[in-house]
Amino acid sequence: MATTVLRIFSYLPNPRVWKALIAAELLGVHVEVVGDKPKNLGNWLWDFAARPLNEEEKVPDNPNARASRRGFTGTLYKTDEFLQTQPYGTVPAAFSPDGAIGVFESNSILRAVARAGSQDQGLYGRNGMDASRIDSFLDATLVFGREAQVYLLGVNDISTELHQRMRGAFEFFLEGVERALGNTEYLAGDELTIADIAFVCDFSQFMRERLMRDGLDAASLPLVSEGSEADYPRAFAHLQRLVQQAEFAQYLEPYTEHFLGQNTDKP
Ligand SMILES: N[C@@H](CCC(=O)N[C@@H](CS)C(=O)NCC(=O)O)C(=O)O
Repeated sequence: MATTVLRIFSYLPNPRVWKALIAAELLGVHVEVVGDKPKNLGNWLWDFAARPLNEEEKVPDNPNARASRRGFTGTLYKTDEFLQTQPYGTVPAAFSPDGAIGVFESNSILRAVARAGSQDQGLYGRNGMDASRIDSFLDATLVFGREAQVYLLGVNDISTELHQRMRGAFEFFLEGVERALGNTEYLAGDELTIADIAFVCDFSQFMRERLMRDGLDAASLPLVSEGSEADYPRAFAHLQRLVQQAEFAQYLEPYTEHFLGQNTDKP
C-alpha cells in the first residue's frame, strides 16, 4: 500500500480534487479523500477529522456555525482549527497526514502531491526553472478558473458584463495554451506535468457551460465556448488525448463526454 501523503476534505465528485488524485496515481503515492455530495456538505463538520454532524449539532448556536462564502449557501459548520489551517475556509481542503499543516487552493494541493513523489518522474519538472515554468501555467489556470467559477455560479442569471468578462478570460487563457502547444508536446515542455493536469481539470469544468444553456438562452447570449474547437484545435486535441489516458479517464471521460464524446476515437 502506497504511503498516504495528504488528506483532502471536499464535496465529491470535484474536478479540483481529481487534480491531486491523478497526480497521486501517476506518482504511486496515496491521497486520502473524505467528503460527500455537494448538497450534503452543510451537514458535515468541516475539520481535519471531518464527519457528518448529529442532528443536535445542526443548530444556529453551534460555535462552528458560519455563513457560507462562495459556491455554497446557508450555514456551514467549520471548526476554529479548520480555519486556522484553512484560512479561506474553502474546499478542497488538504492536510498533512498529522493534520498540522493545511494546504488550500487545488493547484497548491496538486503541487503538494507532486512534491511528495520522486523528482525523477518529472511531474513537477526536473529542476527549479522547469518548476517555475510549470507554476506559470498553474497560475494562469487559476486566474481562468476563478473567472470560470464566477461565471458558472452566475450563468443562470447572466448579465452581458459577466458574459463579456468570461469571453475575454476564455480567449486570453486559450490563446496562451494554443501558442504553448505549438512549440511543445505538453504545456510546459516535452513531458506530462502538473500544468497539464490542472489544465485538463479546470478547462473541463468550464465546459460544463454547455450543459447550462438555459440562462444563456433566456438572456439571448451564446455559449462562451461556441465554436472554440476550430479556434483552438491544439488545446482541444491535447485535452482529448489526456482524457483518454487511464489515470485521467476514470474521472474525466464521463465528465467530458458531452463535448468530447462524439470525437473520442476508441479502439
Ligand atoms: N480556487 C479554489 C476554489 C475553492 C472554492 O472556492 N471552494 C468553494 C466551493 S466551490 C468553498 O469551499 N466555499 C466555502 C464557503 O462557501 O464557505 C481552488 O481551486 O481550490
